[in-house]
Amino acid sequence: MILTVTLNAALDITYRVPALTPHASHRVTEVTERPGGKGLNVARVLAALGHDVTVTGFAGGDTGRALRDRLATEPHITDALAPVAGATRRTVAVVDAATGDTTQLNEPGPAVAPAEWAAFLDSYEELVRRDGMAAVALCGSLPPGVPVGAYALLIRSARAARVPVLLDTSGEPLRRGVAARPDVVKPNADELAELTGSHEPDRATRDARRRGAHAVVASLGADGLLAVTADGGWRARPPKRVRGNPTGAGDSAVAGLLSGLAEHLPWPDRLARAVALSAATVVAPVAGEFDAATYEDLLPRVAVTGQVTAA
Ligand code: TA6
Repeated sequence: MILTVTLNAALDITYRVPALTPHASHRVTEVTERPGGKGLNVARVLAALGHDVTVTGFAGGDTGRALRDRLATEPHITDALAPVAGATRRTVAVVDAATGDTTQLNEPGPAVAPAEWAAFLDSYEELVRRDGMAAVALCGSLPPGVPVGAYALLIRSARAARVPVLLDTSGEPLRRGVAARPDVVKPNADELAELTGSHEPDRATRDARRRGAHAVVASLGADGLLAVTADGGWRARPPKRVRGNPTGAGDSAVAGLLSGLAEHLPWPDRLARAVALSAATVVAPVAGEFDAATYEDLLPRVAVTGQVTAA
């Protein structure tokens, strides 16, 4: 069993338009709507890889109800979302069909009251201590009202329960979370630069690890992943550049890392899986889903190289 936490869950809406032009009105040719927010995307990919996943975080209002109704139809995913009085946010991805470029609009999310946060913490404590809990992923932005040190708190609880924990967030929640010593942190290049002040990925990844994370896996877009761990350092690169919608590609990378962790795979295999899933998500027509045939094709061809100076 793997637990994913999405404190700021979302109903993800994807609009496809023939070509996106500023200041113009557009005819939408295709609309898809599905449960989103980073931890829910991670859960969907984990479930497709054959893992049982429990999802928690907050859901509320009509959008929260719609999200939960859809989630109930997804196999291998157990809904443990906590209630919030405000409405779950929507996010909108507008995909330009001509170029594949995507414009993403994310609402801030519902305000979480102190009593709602306290009730969530109680249920999280119970979830991480369940028998067979193999790993926890803490993903995405914080909704208003949730303390900025929330992830640090959740990391400390998971570590006290001896459950490996992965963090994927940005800004101050990332900074505080890293200091709470998560097992893995997965920033993208911008998040890493904001955390460390360095735009040089090699240096920034090592710096992020010195700040407390046991392993840092930086996602570098089309250039793949850069990992610095206690067991060594690696670069993992996709065999070819893929074009498409990158929304959710980072979430699929997290699912690859987490499934590999839960299955006790060595780091190079985890990284290869993460890179192949990420690229297979870019080519999938719906944001946040991956193309299974592309994944199978890319997986054996991901180049993972060790680095001379490891951790
Ligand atoms: O990574 C894609 C995605 O998970 C979308 O599904 C969307 O819901 C968004 O990110 C949420 O990100 P945020 O950082 O606002 O929590």
